[in-house]
This record gives sequence, structure tokens and C-alpha cells, in this order.
Amino acid sequence: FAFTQDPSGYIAYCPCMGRFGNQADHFLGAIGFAKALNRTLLLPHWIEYRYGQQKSVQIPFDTYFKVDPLLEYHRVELMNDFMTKYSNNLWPPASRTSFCYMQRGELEGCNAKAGNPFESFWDTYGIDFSSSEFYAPLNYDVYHHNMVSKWHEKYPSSEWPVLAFVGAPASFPIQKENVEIHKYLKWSDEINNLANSFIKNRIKPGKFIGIHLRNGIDWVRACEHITKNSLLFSAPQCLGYRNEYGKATEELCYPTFETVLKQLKRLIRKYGKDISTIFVASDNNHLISELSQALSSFNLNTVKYDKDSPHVDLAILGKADYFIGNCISSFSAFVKRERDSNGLPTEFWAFPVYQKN
Ligand code: GFB
Repeated sequence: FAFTQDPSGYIAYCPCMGRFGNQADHFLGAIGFAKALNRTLLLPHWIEYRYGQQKSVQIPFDTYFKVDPLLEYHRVELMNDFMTKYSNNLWPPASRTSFCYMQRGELEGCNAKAGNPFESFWDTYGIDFSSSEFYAPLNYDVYHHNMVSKWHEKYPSSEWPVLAFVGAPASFPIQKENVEIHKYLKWSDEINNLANSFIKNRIKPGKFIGIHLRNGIDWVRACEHITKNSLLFSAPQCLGYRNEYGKATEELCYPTFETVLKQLKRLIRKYGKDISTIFVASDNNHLISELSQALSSFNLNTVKYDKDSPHVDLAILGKADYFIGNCISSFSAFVKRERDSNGLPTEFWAFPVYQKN
């Protein structure tokens, strides 16, 4: 695919909020936004945080995902490639404006590079901004209120070849209309191969259930904020965008071991001898020995990936025959969307609220 400069313009943004699951929600929104505006989306590095390091680490977009399948949906280009090829004539330093809804921080303007990960992200490409633009009252919901023509009117590509956003031009959690775009997001060969070789070597012949146990201290604290009417984080994926499928409970966010066990056993009984292995992904405690012991009456293996690799965990969960995820977690939401696009089943811990037998 040969790129030529896009006369319809470009969109750049920093995935400056949250960790991988949040950034993935934002990415799908951003590509939906770019398509609606008919501008090429510049694929940003993913932002990661390493324990003990003050500054974020930037990982090239294509380390984790293929670029080509995205092109079936809309024009995209790696941010780095764009900067090398076109930035000097199309977007010279003196014309680099950062876009934000309204003033950020104490100082006037967007302060696009104030703080972590903002500074490290734009530094990855050697970008400094010379001015700021507040785009309020426009917004990212390009599916309503004639928003696309408003963006075109205010920011024609002839005058504004690059719209560079301080944060993602997208909502969190992901807007309903953008969920299906996930089908164009395909793991890189590297991630795919790691997941496939794990499955080949560690999953006994038969089917396997993948489960996501989100139980780190940050999560436990977040779950304390659950109230009946809140749609915390990715809750709309099971409760619906207007709570039409139920209300959040603490169990939905942080299920007890009893709930996990009960639900797993129900699934194992449903599929009987077909199930050979339980694959556990977790940010903290995989509960491997507890689960193995509690499930000892079934002839099963309970395994986890040997390294802490969120992306390989996600890819394996995406390939499992059955998946039980956490409705509130955007990490689980990634898996649910990928599986939906492949017609694979997903259920969530403590959802729907089961009646006691
Ligand atoms: O992905 P993420 O935005 O999902 O952030 P949530 C959670 C991070 O924790 C992941 C790690 O990006 C991983 O680095 N993690 C979670 C895991 N589950 C697993 C797992 O099964 N395996 C591995 N290897 N790593 C939200 C945050 O997390 O939690 C919010 O994004 C906020 O910003 C909130 O901090 C408390 O939606 O689950």
C-alpha cells in the first residue's frame, strides 16, 4: 500500500489516559472519529508504565497490532512514518497547534506536554507545539447532531492539515457505535505466535475456558466506588449503556472466590468432558493452587502464562473456547469485543445476578 500525502488531512492524538484497556477503547473511538471526518488517523505509540520509572514508555503501535487490516476500515499511517515523510512541509514546527476542549492546567492554552505521559509521548516524535486551539463546543460524537459538518466548517483540511489532540478524540468507555470496529484490530504475528505456541504446549487436547481475574489493589479500591446506579468503566458491555440489563453490584466488579468457583463449575458441567484446561489471566493473583484444589474432582489442568504479558494474556483469552470476564474492566472488554467479532461466547462474573438454588 503506497502512501501519498492525504489532501483530506490527518488526526494525531496522545493515548494519554489509562492503561491498555482504556487506550484500546480510545483507539477504536479515534479511528471511528477519523473515518467520520475523512482524515487519515496517525497510529500513536501505546503508552506503558513501568514500576519504579518516572516517565512512561512508548511502544510502537505495530508491535502489538497489524496495520494492514485497519486499512480495510479506514486510512491509517504510523505516526512515526508520517513525521519522517511529511511533517516538515505539511506540518512544520511553527504550525504545530495542539487541540483541547478547553484550557488544561493553570497556564493559558492546552499545555499539551505538561506532565507524564504527555511530555514523553510527544517527545517520542520530537514534537513541540507552537500554539493551542480550544475546540469547544464541538465534540467527538460524530454520530449525532451534525457534528461532522461542524468540524469541517470550523477546521477545513486546507487550513488545518493536522488536528493533533492532547487526549484521544474519543470517549471512555467506548461509544456503542464504535464497538464493532474491533474486528479490524488484529494481533501482530509476534503476539499471535506467542499465544498460539502457549496453547499448543500448555493446553491439553480438548477445549479450554479462559478466565480474567482482575484483583489488584487498584481494582479493589475502584470497586469500592460501585453504587447501584453507576456505570463504572466498561460496565455498559454487560449492563447496557442505559442500565437496561441490570445494575452494578460489588460482586460484578470484584467477585468472591465462591462466585468464581460456582460459575466455573456450572460452565464445566455444561460442557462436560470436552473441557481439558482452565487458563487464568490476572493482574495480581491467579489463584492457581486454590482453583486446582477446588476443581480437583474434575480432570482438568489450571494454567497461566509464565510471564507477565498483558497482550499475550489477551490474545490467549481471545482464542479460548469459552471466556468469563469482568464486566467492569476494560481489559476484559477488549477480549469480549474480539470474541464477539469471531462469534465466540463470553460471560461475566456475577452477571446476570444468579438466584441461589
Ligand atoms: O487495561 P486496563 O486499562 O484495564 O488496565 P481495567 C489494567 C492493567 O492491568 C492492564 C494489567 O493494562 C494490565 O497492565 N492487567 C489487568 C493485566 N488484567 C491483567 C491480566 O489478566 N494479565 C496481565 N498480564 N495484566 C482500569 C484502568 O483497568 O483500572 C483505570 O485502566 C483505573 O485507569 C482502574 O486504573 C482502577 O479497566 O481493568
